[in-house]
Amino acid sequence: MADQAFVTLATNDSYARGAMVLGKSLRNHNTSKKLVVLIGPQVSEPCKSLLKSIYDEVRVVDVLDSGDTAHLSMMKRPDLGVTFTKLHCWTLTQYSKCVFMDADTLVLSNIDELFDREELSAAPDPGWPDCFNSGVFVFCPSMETHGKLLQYCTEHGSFDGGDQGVLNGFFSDWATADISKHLPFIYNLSSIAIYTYLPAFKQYGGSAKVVHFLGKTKPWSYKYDPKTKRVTGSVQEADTHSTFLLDWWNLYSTAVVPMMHEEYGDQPFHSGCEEVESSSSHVQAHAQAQAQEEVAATEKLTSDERREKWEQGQADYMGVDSFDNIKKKLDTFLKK
Ligand SMILES: *[C@@H]1O[C@H](CO)[C@@H](O)[C@H](O)[C@H]1NC(C)=O
Ligand SMILES: *[C@@H]1O[C@H](CO)[C@@H](O)[C@H](O)[C@H]1NC(C)=O
Ligand SMILES: *[C@@H]1O[C@H](CO)[C@@H](O)[C@H](O)[C@H]1NC(C)=O
Ligand SMILES: [Mn+2]
Repeated sequence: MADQAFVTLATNDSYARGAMVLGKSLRNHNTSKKLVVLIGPQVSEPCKSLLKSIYDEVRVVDVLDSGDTAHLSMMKRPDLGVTFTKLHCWTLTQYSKCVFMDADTLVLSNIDELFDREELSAAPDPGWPDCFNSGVFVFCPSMETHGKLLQYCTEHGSFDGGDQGVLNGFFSDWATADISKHLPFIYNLSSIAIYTYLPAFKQYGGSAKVVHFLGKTKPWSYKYDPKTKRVTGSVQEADTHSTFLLDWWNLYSTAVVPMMHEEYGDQPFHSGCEEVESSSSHVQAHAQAQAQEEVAATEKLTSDERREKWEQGQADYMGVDSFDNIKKKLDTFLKK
């Protein structure tokens, strides 16, 4: 339906990566809804253009620049900057109903049935089940509601310093008024819940529809080795085994990275090689020369052929498609 949309928010390039994966996961599960991403003014042009190829609408939200009530509210509550940006989703009045999803969520199956729910439907927060988790919620855009939310925000602030506090304060009858606004556990699954509520996960995990990567370390903060298909970096033991984290990275490396590659990858990728350490420089220089030969060889492939290989899962990780090479390239675009 043209007047219903999934909406997400990316305030910077890190979260934009999350939004790219989320958008891809919604598309892969054949959503019939529009996809909208709100972005902050910090998001770089290359990221913006990639988001444009995944989302139907990319809208820059600069609350500081808006000169309206949102700006005035924000001057009174500068601590709630990102929250005001998120509340902006209520102004998308060309849509009659929307589902907001945090950029740190991942969709595991088609969830279009969420649009059968009314405002404000959301899943209980794992930490405090009388509150809803504001990572996924159903809402109806309305300038009137937006105005009231801003007013509420300005007068009451947020009990947790973020949007979850504001939204739970404003939609305060959620816990008691209408149980149909409580999304079931399968929309309520967080990566934390897997470990904290293992029995529940064993029972419901198989039907999980959305994963919300709660907590400070986001999927994009980890490192990933596409050869072994493992997530590395400073990970907790439990996280290493998280199949959802792997799902995120598989999607990122197979669906998002190739798009970046398509868009910016026509130049050779070995520009970052001068970082070679002096210690074993001879060996490394040799390896480097070899890598460059391989790069030269694979560069003969047309980008269509390369794309085809990517799609078949036969990415040339050692040569032109080397994940490290690609990552170096990306990092020059994605301001860390
Ligand atoms: C990106 O934005 C999020 C909140 O929207 C914030 O928590 C995070 O620290 C920001 N990251 C960077 C690198 O600025
Ligand atoms: C999405 O649609 C395509 C083409 O109609 C189909 O091949 C694919 O299996 C569908 N994917 C899912 C997850 O339903
Ligand atoms: C949501 O998840 C929490 C734990 O993650 C659980 O305690 C709660 O019962 C779940 N809510 C529903 C409606 O399934
Ligand atoms: Mn989140």
